[in-house]
Amino acid sequence: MAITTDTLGDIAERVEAGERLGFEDGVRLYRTRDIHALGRLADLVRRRRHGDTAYFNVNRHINYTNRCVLRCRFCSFYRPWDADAPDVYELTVDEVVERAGEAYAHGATEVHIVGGLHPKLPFSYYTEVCRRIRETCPHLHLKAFTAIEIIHFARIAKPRMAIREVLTELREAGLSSLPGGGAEIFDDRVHDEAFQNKVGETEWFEVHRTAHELGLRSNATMLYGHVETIEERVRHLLKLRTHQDESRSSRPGRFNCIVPLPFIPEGSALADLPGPTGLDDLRTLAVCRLLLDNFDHVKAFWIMQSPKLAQVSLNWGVDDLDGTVVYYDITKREGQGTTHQEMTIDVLKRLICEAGCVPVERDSLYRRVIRGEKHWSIEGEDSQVPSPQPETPRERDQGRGLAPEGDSRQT
Ligand code: V47
Repeated sequence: MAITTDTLGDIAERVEAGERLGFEDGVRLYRTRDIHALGRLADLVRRRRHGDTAYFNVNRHINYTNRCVLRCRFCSFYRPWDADAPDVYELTVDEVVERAGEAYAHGATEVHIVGGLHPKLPFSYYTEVCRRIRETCPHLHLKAFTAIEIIHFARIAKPRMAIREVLTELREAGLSSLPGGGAEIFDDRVHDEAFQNKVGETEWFEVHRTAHELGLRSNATMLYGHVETIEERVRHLLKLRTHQDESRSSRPGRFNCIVPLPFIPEGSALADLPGPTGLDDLRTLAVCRLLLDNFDHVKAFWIMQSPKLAQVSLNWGVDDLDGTVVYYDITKREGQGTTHQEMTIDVLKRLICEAGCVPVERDSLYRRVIRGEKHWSIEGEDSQVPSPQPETPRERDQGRGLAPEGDSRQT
């Protein structure tokens, strides 16, 4: 990345005055050598919105299959749909529901369910997953299926369905919101080079527009640090901003947050690329905070940014950490090659406190979660959900991964 001696003086004045920044500003922010000015400006905007508060959530990610009809070059998760490799898997509806139930019993407020584009699973598999989770875990927020999966469902449904019909059926079955995955970089050149067979930005936006029209919330992502340029990143963010302007002014739903995803090369067809550096991660998170003035939240996903960098980013524009996670299959760096990648509540709180912020547990719609000994509830809501019971000595002895001894394991 070409770095300039730009000291950002005029941009700082406009940020301090609360003015909206443009394309050239975004590129200058990315390229400045004055990283302290960049961090300070992003922190200013973050503190204006959220004060000292930094959010985290208690969730679990469930990846139901790694079979995929696509072959995206940045992806190390997928296995060709017809492959017979030992690590190919697809979970049954019962297995997905069991994992969600386990998470709920351990205090999770959200499950995040996504997978590859499976050629054979019928649309009823996905509605059944939602319906059964809704029945067994009534207060669990079900954030599931990227825009790319939604389009896949519309195509495989018999007879074919419209995107609106797919979303409506899933919502009736229990779906609560959409995650932001699959956006990558909205640019034809990058699309052709890194994820040629995937549907493009028109379809990604169509799904999120329809979701917002139906009153569903969703998230947005940007996968950066592979074959794209700084200019392409900035354009991607501005497209998200335009969409959010439209949703905020004319639709009942909108994006909750932006989740910038640093490319992790290991195991992918682009493994010869180095991936973004820590400073690039910080710059990107800060630029997101400064350009996306109509997004309430900038989220760091510690699974990809690493816990250490996610912590530092709390002073660089980020106000939210996802989450306890527990198992994650799409990238495996934090699990040293295994899918078990878990952060305890105690560790999340410690990361946030040490960054000088006040940790607040949120639900998927950024409402405060109130935890009591017997129940947890959402601020302003009547319903109470039983709190997780203390672990038996046997469960404690079986201890899970990243949690230091003595930490409460609540997911
Ligand atoms: O869609 C795939 C990306 C996404 C790699 O909405 C990769 O709250 C880095 O979207 N290196 C899935 N990234 C993750 C995602 C997400 C994560 C956390 C929270 C939310 C949210 C969304 O991960 C995929 C793709 O864009 N991805 N391969 C890789 N090698």
